[in-house]
Amino acid sequence: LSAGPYADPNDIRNAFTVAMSAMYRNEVPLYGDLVRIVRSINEHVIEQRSKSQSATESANYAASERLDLERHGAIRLGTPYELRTVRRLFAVIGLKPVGYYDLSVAGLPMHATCFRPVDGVALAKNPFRVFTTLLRPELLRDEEARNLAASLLDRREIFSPELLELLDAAEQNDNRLNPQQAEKFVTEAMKTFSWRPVASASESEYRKLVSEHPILADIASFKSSHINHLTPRTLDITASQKQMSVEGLKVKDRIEGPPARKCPILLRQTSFLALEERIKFRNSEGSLVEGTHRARFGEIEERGAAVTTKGRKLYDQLLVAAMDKYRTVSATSKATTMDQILADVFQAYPDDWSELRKQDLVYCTYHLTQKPRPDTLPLNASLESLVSHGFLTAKPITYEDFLPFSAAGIFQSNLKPGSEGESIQKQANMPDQEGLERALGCPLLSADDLYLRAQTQSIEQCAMGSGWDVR
Ligand code: OOG
Ligand code: NI
Repeated sequence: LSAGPYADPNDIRNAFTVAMSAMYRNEVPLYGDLVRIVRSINEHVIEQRSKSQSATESANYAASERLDLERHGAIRLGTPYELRTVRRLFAVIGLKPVGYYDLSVAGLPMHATCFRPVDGVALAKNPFRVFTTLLRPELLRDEEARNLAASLLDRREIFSPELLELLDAAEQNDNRLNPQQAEKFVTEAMKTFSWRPVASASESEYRKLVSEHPILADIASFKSSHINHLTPRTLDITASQKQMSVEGLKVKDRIEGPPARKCPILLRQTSFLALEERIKFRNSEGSLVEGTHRARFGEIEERGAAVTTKGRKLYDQLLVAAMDKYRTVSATSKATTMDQILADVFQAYPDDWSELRKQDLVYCTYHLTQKPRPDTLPLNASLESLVSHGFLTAKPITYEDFLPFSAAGIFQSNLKPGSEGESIQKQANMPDQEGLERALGCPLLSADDLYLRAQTQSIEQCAMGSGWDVR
């Protein structure tokens, strides 16, 4: 294999996401509808925002160039080997594992991380992220099902020999590939994530896995680690959700995450219910028999500002308070009630950018304006007063990660249509971050550290550019 000049990992990531999007659109045509709906809503929102003068602050952080490319995917892996290899694969396109998500809280025998770019330049170009779960066999109750899953997973190889060779080559060059290798890499990597409708499990094995947990059958019955969904980012999830219904998509009845706000924070998500897809089993005589499988779905998301640890604590507290309240009311229209309660309880979360910054609830990057500055810093000037005097602007940092409770809600509603309420019943709570890191072969990065670093660096740059000791 030849050496450099090397392809830019950002370019390989772009090629990778475009290929994945095309593949998934072929596999799940409804995804194409979703992308079309989101794009037209986004165009409308951007047009409206450019007309309104008041919304400058929130508009400029949401409507960035990356929007059209922006997607997150989800995959479900079966073994430490698969996770480690996926880590090597994603390293080539500049994705690193960030954060730990315990899904046992949703009664799921798995935990997860998010593979995503971590530096500002890469994020601005294309923030492609993949919510990646790993099976935790130790959480399966039934020994027979556990052994069956293990033997099916042991037998399969979801990476082509060509791909594995390219990963070795990349690792000898600091995870870089030349353009020819990169092209081959994208083609080979798509095989790992493509839909292979002929199950590796027999029909009775499949049933056995389903009876232990439907998600187990999805993880262990197939020859690839098919992409489960690919999610475009909308600038108005309420409007997008409405349009999905209008077009007859079986959309989930409530939006996960914080309620609608003037100043969006974190992440709001909704999905259409999992499709019933035709699959084939090989029977003992070697011929193929028809079956169906329900796992893949469509999802959209609206992203807001990243919150600080203090902001996250407040979010979690209010969410728990809202759930507790919800449990005590027995309503006929559960979906509406939960939304009303959420809106009510979240009155306690400031909804004004300046207030959010003053109370240290959101992360921002700060930037010097053109306004002429005195040579020395005004006495007692805080960051916030420099913003209010127009010397600095503050740009909320986009939340690039996921929310475990929302993920649980998305999982649950797609396992059993109509089981919306269940996602908010707390079940086991058995995190094992060390276990995930061992499987991964490296430590997880902390999302908080990344946001804080971006904020601190921007403040340092303001200090350098102005000669002021801003902090
Ligand atoms: C992942 C579900 C979680 C999200 O956006 O929170 C998720 C899965 O279904 O595998 O994708
Ligand atoms: Ni998702």
